[in-house]
Amino acid sequence: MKAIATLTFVSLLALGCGPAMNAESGEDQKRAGALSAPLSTLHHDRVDRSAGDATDWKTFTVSAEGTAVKLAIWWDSPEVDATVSLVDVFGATHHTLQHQRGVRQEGWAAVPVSAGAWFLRVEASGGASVYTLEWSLVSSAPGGAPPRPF
Ligand SMILES: [Ca+2]
Repeated sequence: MKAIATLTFVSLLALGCGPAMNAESGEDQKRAGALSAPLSTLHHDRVDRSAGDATDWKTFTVSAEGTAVKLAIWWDSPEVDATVSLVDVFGATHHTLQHQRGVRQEGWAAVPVSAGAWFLRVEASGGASVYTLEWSLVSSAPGGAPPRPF
């Protein structure tokens, strides 16, 4: 009962803040609706929390073992509050980039990935920004080096 009351309260809070978080997000608000975003190509998109488009999911396929993914992302409005997460086919998060306000270019150098489908979730918790991202494969160091900052 307490859980239901809490849930109702949280729902009312969300309603009080304009459109629901992903009311206008489109299919890519969920992993199952992730847009194909091929490697080594620039992809442009936009997140806008107050307009109800807080989440974008993108997907790419890794065809070989022994690789790692590198990510570069550029924010047009670096004051946005956002996180970027690398997620596997089972929904487990392998790496998270917490956007630092005021920083236009961020990323990570190498996060090891196995062959198969991978996903990137870009989510704004406040504000809005157009962004451009590019991911590419690099060889992962033997022994699995820990993720390094960009
Ligand atoms: Ca979206």
